[in-house]
Amino acid sequence: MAVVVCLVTVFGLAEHGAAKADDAQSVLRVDGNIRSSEPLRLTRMDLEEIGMHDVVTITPWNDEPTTYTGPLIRDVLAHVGARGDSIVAVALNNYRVVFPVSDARDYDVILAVRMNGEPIGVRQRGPVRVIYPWSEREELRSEIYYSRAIWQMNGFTVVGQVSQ
Ligand SMILES: Nc1nc2c(c(=O)[nH]1)N[C@H]1C(S)=C(S)[C@@H](COP(=O)(O)O)O[C@H]1N2
Ligand SMILES: [Mo]
Repeated sequence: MAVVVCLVTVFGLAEHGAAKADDAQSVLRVDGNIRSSEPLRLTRMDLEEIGMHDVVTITPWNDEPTTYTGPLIRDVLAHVGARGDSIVAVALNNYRVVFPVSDARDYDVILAVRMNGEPIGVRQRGPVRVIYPWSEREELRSEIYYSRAIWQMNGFTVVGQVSQ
């Protein structure tokens, strides 16, 4: 019993500490073809300040509509001065996926930092995850776009031809 109480306390503190640290700690590294010659390190607050957008959607992993909130990827790209045609996104587990910048122009794809209003913990596949508006757009409900929905995302590189 004492062990159980102790573990609950330890995990409770760890979770609390992580949530607080998120405000000041970088959650996303951005490099490649951007305005800055040094990699940018954005905190969750930096991402929230870019402007929050809700995507309410059913996903393959949850058949209840879920509200994901975060900046539109096109706004994040503008914020960092991205000039390229592709995004190479990487996750904590080294999963890596490339998606075209055109996805961010054509669809309201977000870098979700909240799920149903709450910051997304690493155990819930946060703190940052790419969410497409699947419920809104039938053509997005395919393996291509599901595979681009990287979770536990911790960085991206802007590559390719200068666009616009
Ligand atoms: N970090 C990370 N994100 C990822 C993946 C992964 O392995 N690691 N798999 C991708 C794939 S192929 C799909 S279909 C969706 C859903 O993955 P899941 O079935 O593991 O939930 O997440 C995508 N995002
Ligand atoms: Mo997949």
